[in-house]
Amino acid sequence: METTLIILKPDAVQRGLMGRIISRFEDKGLQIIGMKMMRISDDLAAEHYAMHKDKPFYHGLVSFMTSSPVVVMAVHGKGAIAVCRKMMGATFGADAEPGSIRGDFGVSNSFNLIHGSDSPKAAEEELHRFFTEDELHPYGRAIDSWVYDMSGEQPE
Ligand code: IDP
Ligand code: MG
Repeated sequence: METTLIILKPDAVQRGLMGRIISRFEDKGLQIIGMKMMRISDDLAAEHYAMHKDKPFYHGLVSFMTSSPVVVMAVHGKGAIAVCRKMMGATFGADAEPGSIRGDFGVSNSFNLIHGSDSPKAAEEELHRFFTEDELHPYGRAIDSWVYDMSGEQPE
């Protein structure tokens, strides 16, 4: 089981798409164990996108991410990191597959609605970047025995 960091970017909040995007994760059977609205500071955006600091789109990206509130979520489930990346779709809205979040809701390269951690290492770092331990709420769900086959040692 994994937990990944998802950010509903400023365009998702401004366009009133929060509920529909959150519902997709719930519908999939993933569990939200942390969620808050926040305004990302310049420093936090710089830390989060440090790997892109030499890219031509970096300054635009930081200014976009700090321009308006976001919603950050800790999303938990089997293979959650890869599952969420697949649900998000390709980076550019115009390339993203229909059925994916970016594919269904946007066409922009930069205003692409959502961020998701891309590896277990990134998920670990990013969850700590955006959540304190007491903002995460792992809780048992009765429905898990129907979301997963629990007859073996591990959820399947
Ligand atoms: P990802 O969000 O799919 O992991 P990354 O390559 O890590 O994509 O890029 C981070 C973010 O930077 C993207 O989600 C998008 O908002 C923005 N971005 C990436 N490439 C471009 C570009 O070529 N032009 C404008 N914005 C870009
Ligand atoms: Mg990325």
